[in-house]
Amino acid sequence: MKVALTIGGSDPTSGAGVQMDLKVFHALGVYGTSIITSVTSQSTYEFTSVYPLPEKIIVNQFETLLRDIKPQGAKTGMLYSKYAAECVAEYIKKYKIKNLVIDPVITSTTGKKLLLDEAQQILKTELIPLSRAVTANIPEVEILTEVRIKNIDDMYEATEKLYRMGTKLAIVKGGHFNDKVPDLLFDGKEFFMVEGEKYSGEFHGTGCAFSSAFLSFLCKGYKPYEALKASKNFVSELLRKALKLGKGMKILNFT
Ligand code: PXL
Repeated sequence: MKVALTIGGSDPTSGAGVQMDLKVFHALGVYGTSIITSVTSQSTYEFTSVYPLPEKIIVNQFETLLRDIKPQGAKTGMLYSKYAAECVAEYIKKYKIKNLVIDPVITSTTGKKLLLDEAQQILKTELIPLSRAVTANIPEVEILTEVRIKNIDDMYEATEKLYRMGTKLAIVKGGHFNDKVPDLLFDGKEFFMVEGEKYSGEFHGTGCAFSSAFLSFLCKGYKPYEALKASKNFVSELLRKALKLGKGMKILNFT
């Protein structure tokens, strides 16, 4: 069985973060392992705290897990601290993990900071160059590339600029862009665009679900464009069935 590793934060709603990633791996037939960088306290309508785990506990999780189970691929979500980001770089290199998918989680849907500035620097200079893919939404790619996206040409420019930061597959998700929610992939040679259906309402964890699905399909041997289409379809289905469990955002639903 293929094994995928998620490295990120805990979300008590299980609608995002490591809990969501594990649900996606399971639904797609990939065995999921997980390393927690931080514990958040949040619900569907409020985000009350972030507790970054101490460096030695993060290191200990990597050491202990990876000397036993080596994954075919890994993804990062919420890293928060500089040392968590540095740790990812160290262990991806040490264990030569080829399929690293970076979901550049910078702020929560509710506006809370999920990546410190000094960690963002490590993400840009060390993690992106080690990655197979970066899956950014529009606000994230604007921060990373400093391209303001006002029209579709800007989206192409930002995607290419993201690729030039050192990843092999730059993906920009257009969920925040227009009604056709275009996702754009650049592999250094060609652009591929996949359009979908826009669902109304506010959703929690869409980025986590998309990046975990993309990693799962890469682990299963899909070509990048096929993995993009399959991930978009998979997340669409979860959005279509989303549930309002709490007072705030809807949660993606697998059943
Ligand atoms: O969706 C980004 C994200 C990732 N990881 C954790 C989160 C969130 C958003 O709230 O809480 C732990």
